[in-house]
Amino acid sequence: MKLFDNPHKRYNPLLDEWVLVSPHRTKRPWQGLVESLPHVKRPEYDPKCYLCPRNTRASGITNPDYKSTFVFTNDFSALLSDVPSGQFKEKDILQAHSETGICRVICFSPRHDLTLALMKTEEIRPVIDVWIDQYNELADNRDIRYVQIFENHGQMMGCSNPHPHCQVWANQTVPELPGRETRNQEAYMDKHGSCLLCDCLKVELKSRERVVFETDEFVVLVPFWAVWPFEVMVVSKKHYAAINELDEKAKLDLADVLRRLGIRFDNIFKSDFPYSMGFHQKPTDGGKHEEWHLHLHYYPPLLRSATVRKHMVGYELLAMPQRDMTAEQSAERLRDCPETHYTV
Ligand code: H2U
Ligand code: ZN
Repeated sequence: MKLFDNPHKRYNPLLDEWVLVSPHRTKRPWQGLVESLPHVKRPEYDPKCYLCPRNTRASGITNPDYKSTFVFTNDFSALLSDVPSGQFKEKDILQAHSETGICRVICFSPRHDLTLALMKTEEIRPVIDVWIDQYNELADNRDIRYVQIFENHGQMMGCSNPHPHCQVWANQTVPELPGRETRNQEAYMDKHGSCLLCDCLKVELKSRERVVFETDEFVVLVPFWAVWPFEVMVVSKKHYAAINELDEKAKLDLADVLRRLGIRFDNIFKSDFPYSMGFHQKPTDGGKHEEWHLHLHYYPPLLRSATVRKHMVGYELLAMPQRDMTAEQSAERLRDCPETHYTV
């Protein structure tokens, strides 16, 4: 379509915002920073790692000799459950509220050298159970209204430790982005009588231009409105509101999807591909939330190579997000990536 060959804007219905797409710029020469690649070969056990089994963490607590997954309360939690409640307001200008919550760390494996892309499906499967257990337990807590599960992967994304792990931050209030997704999915359902992401999947599976791959239970796609070069969404085909609704087949399917997507990502630039990823799902505020449709967002920073990343700067900080390569081009690159991991 001619529109997509020239500068245009695309709408993100989940966040009710627009992204500027400039496909004609993909040919411009690059003379910017070339970052050096971190060493990728790691030992199976690192005596200095805070997350390896039997090691002592920064807090002085010793990890058990765990054999599969391991959950602990973050020793440097950004949210605390015991905070005196307080409010501050000066006109409608200066406002502050106290915020309580719980932060945990989940180790995916005792093996220091693995990543989701290098783990087997049956090794990832117990991680899904831990995510479900965490969601259920925190949902039962009356002081928790949203459970955010996320993984920072790679130094480029600020990950502090290469040991395969993710985090859970659970808040007293629904945070900003899940809050916006709630309102926008609700507004869509009110207007159309159907689910935004169910309808999105119908459109995407018909055109297939942005679909990377699909299984019986999930679709992996580059959203039409993607901001990051290789941004991906994993969307359940069934209208699940949260991870605790997945049946046995869907749990195994999800484990396999995470592995296969991880391999494709690593193969793009033959590197341990950095990203931040996380689930978006039904708030645990007691509401019915029929509008909510479970999905994962992957936000990887890399653009041109294992060392050249996209920065959100200039126009993007001051005006709106922008991308050069189109979502369709990224999806094609990801579709072309093999599902056999390059040799580490
Ligand atoms: P990131 O790699 O995404 O930074 O997550 C690691 C988390 O692990 C981080 O939030 C916590 C950090 O606070 N951590 C501990 O709780 N104990 C430790 O001994 C080291 C790291
Ligand atoms: Zn480790």
